[in-house]
Amino acid sequence: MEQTFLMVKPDGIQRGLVGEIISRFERRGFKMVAGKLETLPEARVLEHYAEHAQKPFFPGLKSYIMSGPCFLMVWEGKNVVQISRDMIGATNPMESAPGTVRGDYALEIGMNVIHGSDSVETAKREISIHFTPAECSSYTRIDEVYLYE
Ligand code: D4T
Repeated sequence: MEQTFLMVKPDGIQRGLVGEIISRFERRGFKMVAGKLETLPEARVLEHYAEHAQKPFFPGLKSYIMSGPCFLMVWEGKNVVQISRDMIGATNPMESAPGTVRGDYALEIGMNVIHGSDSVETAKREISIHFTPAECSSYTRIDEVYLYE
């Protein structure tokens, strides 16, 4: 089954949004298979955001991401990568539709509450940066018989 990497960023932790965000993904039918609260070390921030390392916004992005703990998760389910991106909303909250996480809870691109992998390949890379296989559980949700036909 497809997996994605989701991370509530430090603004989401400080604003008490972790439970609300987890609820949205749980209710949609997705299954959390790993989760941890952690202040990211610099090496993992550099690896995670390698494609942005030379961008002008990177120093601000790095200090924001390392400013406090994040809540890191692996979620599993049918088409979870794309559906999660849709549930999260556009990168710039000014363009995020109401009903999305960013469209409901964020105003600025530099404080956009949550990260979600943008492709299946990226998800595999990001999961391997932040989690060991032993940290990921394999189990069946009891409601799966009413989620999948
Ligand atoms: P993340 O990776 O945080 O889920 O965001 P997106 O996948 O939606 O967007 P992204 O990779 O293009 O940007 C990564 C991260 O950098 C911040 N950012 C981005 C910023 O502060 N200023 C900018 O101009 C851009 C493009 C926001 C998300």
